[in-house]
Amino acid sequence: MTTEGHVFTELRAATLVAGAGPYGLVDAAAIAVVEGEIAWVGPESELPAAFEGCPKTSLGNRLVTPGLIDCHTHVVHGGNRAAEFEMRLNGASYEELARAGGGIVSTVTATRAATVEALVAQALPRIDAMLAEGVTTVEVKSGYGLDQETELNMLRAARALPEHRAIRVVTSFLGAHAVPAEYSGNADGYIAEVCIPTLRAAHREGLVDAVDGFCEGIAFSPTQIAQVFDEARRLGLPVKLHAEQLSNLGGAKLAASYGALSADHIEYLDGDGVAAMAEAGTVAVILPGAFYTLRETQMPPLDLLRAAGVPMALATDCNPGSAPMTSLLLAMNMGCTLFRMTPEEALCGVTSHGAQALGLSDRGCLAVGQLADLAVWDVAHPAELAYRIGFNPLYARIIGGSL
Ligand code: DI6
Ligand code: FE
Repeated sequence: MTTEGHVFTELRAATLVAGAGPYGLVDAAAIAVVEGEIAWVGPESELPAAFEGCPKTSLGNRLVTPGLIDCHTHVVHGGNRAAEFEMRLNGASYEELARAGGGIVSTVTATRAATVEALVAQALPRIDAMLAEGVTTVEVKSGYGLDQETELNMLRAARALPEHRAIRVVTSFLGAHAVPAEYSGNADGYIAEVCIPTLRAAHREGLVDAVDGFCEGIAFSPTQIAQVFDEARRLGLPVKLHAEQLSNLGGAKLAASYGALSADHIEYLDGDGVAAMAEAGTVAVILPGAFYTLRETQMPPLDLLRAAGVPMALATDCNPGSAPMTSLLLAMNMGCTLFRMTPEEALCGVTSHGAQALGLSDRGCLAVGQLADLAVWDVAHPAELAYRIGFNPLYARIIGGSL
């Protein structure tokens, strides 16, 4: 008797299954796929007879990991800030640039000027760079519209990406990202009149998988974020938060009190916040690209997170201001070199823990019942993925079992 399906053979699997030893490595392995899901994984010599008649594809003894998950991006946005980057390196101050319409405001202006189609077209080259490095799931945030129409358009663009590329998309509503110019000095008014009504409208249209915010002196207070989270709770949506990036306002603790999926950035997180995250099962999302770009010196408290057993995810934060970066492999290298993550923590950060940060239990490791989203690498050992800088060893990407 033969099962309908397909078997990938002659591979080394980094299953990342807990308790299976470093990386959950299985040598001389095979993976059987049925209807887009992993139906069996293990040593090829033990392949069940039911799969023996299936079509087989040899992967030439390459390493197979779960498809990578970029769990924090702003990949949909209009324009870029290269001119501002150049002006800053020629001596212009951040204030001068802000007065000249630079900074986040310039991205809001460019995003408002773009149609949904234009937002998709601008995002696709960035998505392509991610796919080329084995990404199979990407989270995409709104937050550069800051008015109802543009916030909805950003999320519509995010939802449209899988029509153009073989990628799975998860969305986050980030209406509480910045106060737009027309509400300058009136953040409360923006939350009540724009952010919350827009969240409701986006949810009605099925555009929202989770609700995010930016809790910071230059953005929104814990009280304002709590108002947005209360609305998320009424709508039955999970929350997450940009917390403790530039200072400590207790954002991670607030997020944990709402059972947040994740608290992200967290350079200024303290022991109190770590304990609250551990208690709530909130994932720590580490974003070394923003740390690097902003020349930050305060390190996220990795030792405290490890000691408390808080899972750490790793992402690009791909955005035009603080992280103009599409390389998740580079984020892995930065996580190791800048923050002393181990290469195994870095790989878990872009697979199993990335999935957990998105509230997804159907992907992120190689186990029966998981989506057959795989990355095939021309490397002998998984540590090579985080080790090299600016080198892409991807051999193939398999999504839902299809090469
Ligand atoms: N934190 C960041 O680093 C980015 N957004 C956020 O909440 C910055 C966004 C930008 O500068 O465009
Ligand atoms: Fe971000």
